[in-house]
Amino acid sequence: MPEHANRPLAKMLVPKNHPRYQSLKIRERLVEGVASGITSQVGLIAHGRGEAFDYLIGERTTTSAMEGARAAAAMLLAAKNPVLSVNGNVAALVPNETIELGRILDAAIEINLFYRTDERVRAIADHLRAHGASNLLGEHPDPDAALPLAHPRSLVCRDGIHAADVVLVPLEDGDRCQTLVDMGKSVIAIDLNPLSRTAQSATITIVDNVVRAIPNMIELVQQIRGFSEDRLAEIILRYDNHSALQSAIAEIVLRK
Ligand code: PTJ
Repeated sequence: MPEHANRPLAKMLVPKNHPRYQSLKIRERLVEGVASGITSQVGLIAHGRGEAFDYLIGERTTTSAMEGARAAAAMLLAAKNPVLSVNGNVAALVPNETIELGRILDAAIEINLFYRTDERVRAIADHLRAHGASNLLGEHPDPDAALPLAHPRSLVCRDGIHAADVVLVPLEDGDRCQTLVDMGKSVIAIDLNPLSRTAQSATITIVDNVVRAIPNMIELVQQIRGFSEDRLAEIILRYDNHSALQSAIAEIVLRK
């Protein structure tokens, strides 16, 4: 058996000219996330589902995804109290980018997990702090409010997700998204599956990989941050999630 076959996957050298180089590097980041206690093992399965959709999308930001990202940037800039929710996959894939987006929006970052343990929350918080985060919510004994959900995603911060008018939920399962919408909040989802409950129930769904969507949002926020309130409102009003999702499906099927 070749020597490298016994090395952990995360340590294998993927040649840069490998046709699936980027995709394999993303997988490695998640495997490392599991090894360091940030990402849940189930997060790998969730990633596999996302990866399959990304393959069908063509691993690119489609026109509809860019329109969603622009509307999301406008909504976050217009928000009074925006909060970025972070889970184990997001922390492993886009720590720097999430922190940068929070910084330029002056938005809080709240750790909110489905497979919640204090240990994982601490590992994610330490990981984000090591990447420069300073405004983190969600660590013990923080969660001091609850959403009407029968699982640990219900644990939120009164001054964070509970009070937010706009919540970014990158990579998520559906019931929290619907609950937040029912509470009157605007929810921006990033989800590669345009058919998921999250995608269908969010106010704005960006059908794109978080590794592309968050950097795009950073750029868009910087582009439109000087716009007047009316101009931001116009961008938000012009956006329609139902037709954006229809376009996303057409872009997958027709590879437009
Ligand atoms: O860290 P935790 O404990 O909060 O757990 C997080 C996971 C992701 C495990 C949990 O939220 C989960 O099980 O999610 P689901 O129900 O599998 O949904 C994940 C959704 O994200 C699916 O619709 C995937 O298509 C999508 N997805 C996966 N990877 C990406 C993605 N969307 C955007 N970018 C990705 N990289």
